[in-house]
Amino acid sequence: MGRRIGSVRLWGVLGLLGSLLLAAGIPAGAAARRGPGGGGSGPGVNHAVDDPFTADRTSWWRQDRFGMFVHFGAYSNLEGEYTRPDGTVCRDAEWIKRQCKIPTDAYERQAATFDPADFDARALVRAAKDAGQRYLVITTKHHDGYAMWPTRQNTWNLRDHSAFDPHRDLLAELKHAADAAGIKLGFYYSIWDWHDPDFADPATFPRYKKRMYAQLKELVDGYDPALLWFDGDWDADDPVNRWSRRDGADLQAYLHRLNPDLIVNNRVGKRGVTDGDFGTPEQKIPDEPVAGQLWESCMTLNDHWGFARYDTHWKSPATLVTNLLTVASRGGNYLLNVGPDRRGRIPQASLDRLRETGRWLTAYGQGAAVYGAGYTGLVAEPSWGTVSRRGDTLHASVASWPEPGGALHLAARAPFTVTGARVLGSDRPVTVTPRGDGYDLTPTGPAPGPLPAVIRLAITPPKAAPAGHGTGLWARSWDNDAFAGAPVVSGVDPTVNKSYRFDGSPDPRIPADRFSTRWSGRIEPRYDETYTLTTVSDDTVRLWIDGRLVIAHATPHEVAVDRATVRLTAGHRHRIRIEHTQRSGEAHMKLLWSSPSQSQQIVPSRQLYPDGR
Ligand code: FHN
Repeated sequence: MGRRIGSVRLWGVLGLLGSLLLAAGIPAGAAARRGPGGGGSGPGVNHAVDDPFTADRTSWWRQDRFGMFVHFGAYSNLEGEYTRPDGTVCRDAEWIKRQCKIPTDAYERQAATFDPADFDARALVRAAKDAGQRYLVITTKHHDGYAMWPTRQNTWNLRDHSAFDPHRDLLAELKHAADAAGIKLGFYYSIWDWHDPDFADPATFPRYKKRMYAQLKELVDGYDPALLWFDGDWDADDPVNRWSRRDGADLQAYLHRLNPDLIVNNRVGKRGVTDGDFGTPEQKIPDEPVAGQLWESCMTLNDHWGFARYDTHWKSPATLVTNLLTVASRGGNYLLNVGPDRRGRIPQASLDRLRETGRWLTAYGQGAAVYGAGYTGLVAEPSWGTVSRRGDTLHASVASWPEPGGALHLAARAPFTVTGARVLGSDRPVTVTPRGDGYDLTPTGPAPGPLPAVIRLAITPPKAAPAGHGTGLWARSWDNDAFAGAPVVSGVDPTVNKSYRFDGSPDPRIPADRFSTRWSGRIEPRYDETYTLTTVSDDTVRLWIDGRLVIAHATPHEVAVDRATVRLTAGHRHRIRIEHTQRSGEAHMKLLWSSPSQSQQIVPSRQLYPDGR
């Protein structure tokens, strides 16, 4: 909330200023807070202000791993069923207006009866905590355009168009409860809007965008969410969705100016690897860590996001725990959904399964396999379960317990030693035997229970060379895309982490199109391992290591991820050279690395040394 000055809340004044600026077509946030890196736009601006894989800004999200998704809106009032005038019943959930072809006036009439009087923010937050969910994302506006807060941008909202108590503010109640419980709060916001008359017409779409910016400013300034979860980004009809990659780039810059600590998902743009801070696979789990971007898998508990009274196809606690462990072991987050009913109550079947999940996480410290844990390249993912790493501990979660005396094989991808092993919640010994390419783990006794069991392995990891003391690479940039003539700018660049998007460039003297950059120097790994070097580039990239061309994606392309595996020597300063060219449109250039011992990150400056040429 804004700070009080006299009898006027500061943000009320800024809000007035913002409204005036907005009327002029300038997003109000432009006049508000500016984040690190200036947060501006235009030549000389790089919008990549940090590395989401390591930034303090994203630390809580990367540690918490497990969140609650809440789909709640005017559609909930129908509870998944709509009886047509001819008496036939049509079923869906949050898409019910569209799928059941409900006329807008009929949908508005039903929304006017929406009264979630039993919505209990503290109960919802408590359900999340009991489940072990450490952040919560609630729909503030779904595709039907209905706002769940008292927006000043229209009257299609819970305050002005419902039977709900007009003195209540559901999001404010949730913000208070989440803060009190130490749960981070995120807001879902659909770009695609079936209700706003300005959305459908290209001539008025800019007016819709201004209203959308104003609503997002209300949400950010009014409730201080930690995260914005955009949706409805895809190309669609009825209404045609004109949201573009450039719109996404502009919105990200605007939100960064509103609050530089905000975490934003990749649906702010067009779900690209350079859009927002994390990818959003839905109802599925990637087979391995996503190259170039953090990620979060979102899933329903049954088959619907919004409440559907007839949907009893609930996932079992075993499925939920196994999904959570799999996601964490591959370095992702798990966002698991509840759909409150028309009164705002969480279905008991949801609560039961969430509680079982929470019980598993708290039992015997099993949550250590999830919270603050993540992908390890030290071992190959086994057939019998998953393995996550947290410091010098591996947690092997066993979904398929071996027959008595049977062994669980763990294939090592780099040499490490196991100094201890025990099943959490059991005092029975686990025998660890070096075998072939790794270890055999032989537990004793039967599986501790129907849900996955966790074997905690204390390890001595591969030896790391001391951290480097580099400063970055020597970077030269030209105002042409052929490295021709004298560079416009030269100097030490701490990292290769550039999202110029549509308007940025390496220097104010270099236009947003037709430029090139060469980085050169040394790269110093800390492990004797095979590294994966990942580039994220637009328009072209070439990468040399020790004079060998290992990535050559030299035909102009849209944002692309390229990878090369290179054997590197710990503490040795390998020669590196990168060439990036930008023709037109978007521009991006990032260099990341990973290895069995090194988790994925933008190559840090302390491991890079300029050659000054
Ligand atoms: O269309 C929406 C759907 O209703 C739901 O909100 C999911 C949740 O991520 N997102 C869209 C489908 O991808």
